Amino acid sequence: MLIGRPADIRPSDITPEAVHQARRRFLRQGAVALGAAAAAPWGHAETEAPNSWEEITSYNNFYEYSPDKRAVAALAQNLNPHPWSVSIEGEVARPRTLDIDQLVREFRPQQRIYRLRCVEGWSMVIPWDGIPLADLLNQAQPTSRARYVKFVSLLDPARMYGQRRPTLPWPYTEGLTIAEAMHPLTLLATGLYGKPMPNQNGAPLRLVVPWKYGYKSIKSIVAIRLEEHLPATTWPQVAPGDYGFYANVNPRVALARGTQSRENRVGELRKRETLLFNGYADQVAQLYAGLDIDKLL
Ligand SMILES: Nc1nc2c(c(=O)[nH]1)N[C@H]1C(S)=C(S)[C@@H](COP(=O)(O)O)O[C@H]1N2
Ligand SMILES: [Mo]
Repeated sequence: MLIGRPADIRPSDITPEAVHQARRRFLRQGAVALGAAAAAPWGHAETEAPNSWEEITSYNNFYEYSPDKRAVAALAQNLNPHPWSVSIEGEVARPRTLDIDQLVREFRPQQRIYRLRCVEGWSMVIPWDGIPLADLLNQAQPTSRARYVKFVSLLDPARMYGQRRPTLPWPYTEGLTIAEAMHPLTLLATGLYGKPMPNQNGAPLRLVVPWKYGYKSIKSIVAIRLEEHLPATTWPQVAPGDYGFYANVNPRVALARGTQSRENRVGELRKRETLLFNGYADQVAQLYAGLDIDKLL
């Protein structure tokens, strides 16, 4: 099982969680006992078993609820993501508003196992279920003026306690170039481990862009808007030294907060080397051909 090659990951590659857990314990012990190399060549399952359900759902960044990663899961239990609709709007020939259940019925979610790397220096491997964003965009038919895609999270301070404080400019927004949005790795995730998306992970629908820092993977999306100009998004407005629009994982470029050369895979003792484009360089480097990726922040 390779991580991140959609064509190579079949549902049968996903073992039941209990087996993952047993294998993970074994691998963890083995890694400690044998001093196994921390840096894995890109993405083989023997060294990169998915994180457990427990790990993925109890350590979350979701500022709409709290900046405390351990507090998010309990606070987000009130999200109630049904009914939920998401609109595809802006520079498209066929704008539409979709109900989440309709979206899942219409575009059958696929399983994808991706690494997630946060600028805070931690990472996980997560078995998502989701829809290639390209499928949705192709149906909406972007116009020739559509060069960027902007994503908007839910704004609802009644439900989302964290929005009652100006921690961030609400609602949380993100963006991609149209080429990035159309890339086959770019996923609109509807669940993980074969279950509907847990509230704390961004129910009912969140973006997953595995070669970019985690903050690009915006949660609880209500609008996807095709635009002509590069959209102003949340984090670059708050801390431009740490957060850029592109935010490709790059171990060679330190951010204001510090080096990004290594990472702490949740559940492991030894640090890993961070991989260029989070290990997806062979699939995404061509998106940035001719650009100096060390300058593209
Ligand atoms: N709406 C919204 N989306 C968000 C965030 C957030 O605070 N609000 N945090 C981001 C960050 S910094 C990371 S690392 C990932 C974490 O996703 P996870 O909790 O599912 O691991 O979500 C991203 N998406
Ligand atoms: Mo993050």
